[in-house]
Amino acid sequence: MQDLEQTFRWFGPNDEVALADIVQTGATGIVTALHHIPCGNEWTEDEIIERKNIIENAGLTWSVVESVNIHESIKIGEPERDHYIEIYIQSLKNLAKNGLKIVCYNFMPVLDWTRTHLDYRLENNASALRYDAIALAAFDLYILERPEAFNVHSAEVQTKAKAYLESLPADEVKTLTDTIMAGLPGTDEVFTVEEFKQHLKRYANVDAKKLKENLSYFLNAIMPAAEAVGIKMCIHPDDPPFPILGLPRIVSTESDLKDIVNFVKSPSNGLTFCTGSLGANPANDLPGIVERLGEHIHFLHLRNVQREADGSFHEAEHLSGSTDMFAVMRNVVLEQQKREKAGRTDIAIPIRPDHGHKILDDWSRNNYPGYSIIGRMKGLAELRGLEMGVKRSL
Ligand code: DNO
Ligand code: MN
Repeated sequence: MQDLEQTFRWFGPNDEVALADIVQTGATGIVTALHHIPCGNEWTEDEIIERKNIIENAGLTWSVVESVNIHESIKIGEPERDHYIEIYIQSLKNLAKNGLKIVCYNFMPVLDWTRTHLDYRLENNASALRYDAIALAAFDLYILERPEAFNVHSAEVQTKAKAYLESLPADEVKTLTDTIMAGLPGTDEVFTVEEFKQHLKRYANVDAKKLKENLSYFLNAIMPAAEAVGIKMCIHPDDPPFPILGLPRIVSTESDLKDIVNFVKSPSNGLTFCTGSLGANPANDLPGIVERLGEHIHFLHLRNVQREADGSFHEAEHLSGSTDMFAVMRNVVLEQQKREKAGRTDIAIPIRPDHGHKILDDWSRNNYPGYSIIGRMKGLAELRGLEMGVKRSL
């Protein structure tokens, strides 16, 4: 049977991790986006071809586009959304014309993934990304000063959050704020608290139900075109998979994922299965999701998290943490078998280690948070070994 297609995210020519480095990790596929094009603008064929050539000249393939981001007006459901949907469809057509057929996106309002600490030290002194529930609450209650936050966080959490904030030196308060307010991956954009408040206002009338309707509207609008050109869309789950800072979340649970694939029944309407994101909610049965929704998975992000009782978590070693990665991989391989039997051609599902720790000589580079070269290579190597072990033993 074909192996999974090993891929690595690359943020483009400005990434301090070079394509020549990625070649040595054993990955053959690149996951990238045209991060310099502002969200809402068309991805022209010229720009796509230029990027594709750079990747191919390094001996790699551009396997997955992550992400073509969704304009806020589409998430909010504003009148301009139809205009931005048209542009989105045009970008998909331009990608497909150049052989790019797997497109990852997310539907998280305002922020992409959210962490509170970018340099959390593990016992071996490796650096990991962390989401600390108390630190997040401290920001929500006492920095953002969101009135509703006092109804969301329990009295106990409020007390702890206050004590936590008081214990922090001023420069660390700023670091915490900037970490939570980080914009899109691959950019250095950080919202100020004031800017973020303005964004929150736009979402005042958008609850989870409305946001889901807006996602359904978007999917119904783009799927005929995506299908016609053979594009497989794959939505990335919310990270973390629960509402934060008053923003609704609708791609967090198995039932959310089921709703989404049912919004439009099409092979083009698929999922990115990210164990790191979904795994932060203990109620999510990750191997079970692969078993039950596997046919819709077009892209795999396999990394682990270590959860804590209060909802905090940090990014753990790929094979050890709260998620049973063996059980996940076994069900991924079983899904590949099902596809083979059904005569499907998409057996070599692209997989990436998603994030990695900062270890060894990773400190010599200023990589994007979570996107170290050696730490991710270690994760990919472990996943590759796991896949081989599962396959040989079946
Ligand atoms: C988190 C990462 C995210 C993801 C984007 C997808 O798990 O994989 O940066 O790539 O949210 O749009
Ligand atoms: Mn992911």
